[in-house]
Amino acid sequence: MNQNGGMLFPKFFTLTDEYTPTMKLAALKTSKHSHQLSILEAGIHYAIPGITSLTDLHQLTLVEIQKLLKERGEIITGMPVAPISPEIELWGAGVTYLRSRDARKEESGVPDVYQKVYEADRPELFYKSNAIRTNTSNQPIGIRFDCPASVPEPEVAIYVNKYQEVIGYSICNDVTARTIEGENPLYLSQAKIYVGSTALGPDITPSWLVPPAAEMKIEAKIIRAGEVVWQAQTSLGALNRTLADLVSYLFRCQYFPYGAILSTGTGIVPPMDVALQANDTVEIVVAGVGTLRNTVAIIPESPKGYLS
Ligand code: DO4
Ligand code: MG
Repeated sequence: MNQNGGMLFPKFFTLTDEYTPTMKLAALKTSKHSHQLSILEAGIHYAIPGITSLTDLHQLTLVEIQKLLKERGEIITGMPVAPISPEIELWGAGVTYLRSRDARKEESGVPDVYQKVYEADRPELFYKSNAIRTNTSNQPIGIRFDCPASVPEPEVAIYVNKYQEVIGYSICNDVTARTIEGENPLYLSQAKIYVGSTALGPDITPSWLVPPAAEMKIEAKIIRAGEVVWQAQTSLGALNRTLADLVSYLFRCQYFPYGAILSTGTGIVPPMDVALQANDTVEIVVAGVGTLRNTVAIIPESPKGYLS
């Protein structure tokens, strides 16, 4: 069986995370802030001296951040939210893995554009989400009511400070309305940006604590009524571009005063006969970074109440 094959797995298969960094950064909704950034250690959240949110952290250089994160402020409590902040944009990179190129060519009426962008110097980069549109682990992801087939896109997200340094890693599910994108590449924004189309988290692993790219295994599965209906894996080492190259294009002729989050593209795509259904759970494990788990909801035409 191909690693991306659509075979039905008879029983629950546990994905493993061999690397467990002891310190993470997590965002909490507290009584004072919508996305307060904290140091998460042994299940306890500590305030970061002088820092309220990721927006503040992205003003510092990597060296300054490494020094600052040795300190601990007071213990804080709150509700876990996606590790982003209101000023920060989440962008996506596309067709950055061979598997993604092949899948787009298969699903699209215009396969040539994907082949060309895979080979070109300039990557595909698109705006994906912001804080109000981003859910985190254990919150829903959405599939559009008007799209017959939608798929998860399990991706490594990188946190880039305003100096273009990669300061952290997380997991992004770039949920995509596959039929809409396949119909016409110009529908990309409608396929990528709608309520519930982005899950990010559960937290941020500092860049100096993650394993090397080749060992950063990315595993994903779809679970339906307790059965694994699709499962696949790759690693960040299979990315066809360097992170530095993606970041440099992202910042080209562009202004990110608060830094940015870039989801680096998917290397695992379900085959054409697999599509998300309501109540499916999608689990993504990235070695050394964590586990992002979300359950699927159908997004109706007027999704009132779907954004908190
Ligand atoms: O070209 C469409 C988007 C591709 C994408 O999101 C990916 O490769 O991850
Ligand atoms: Mg993607």
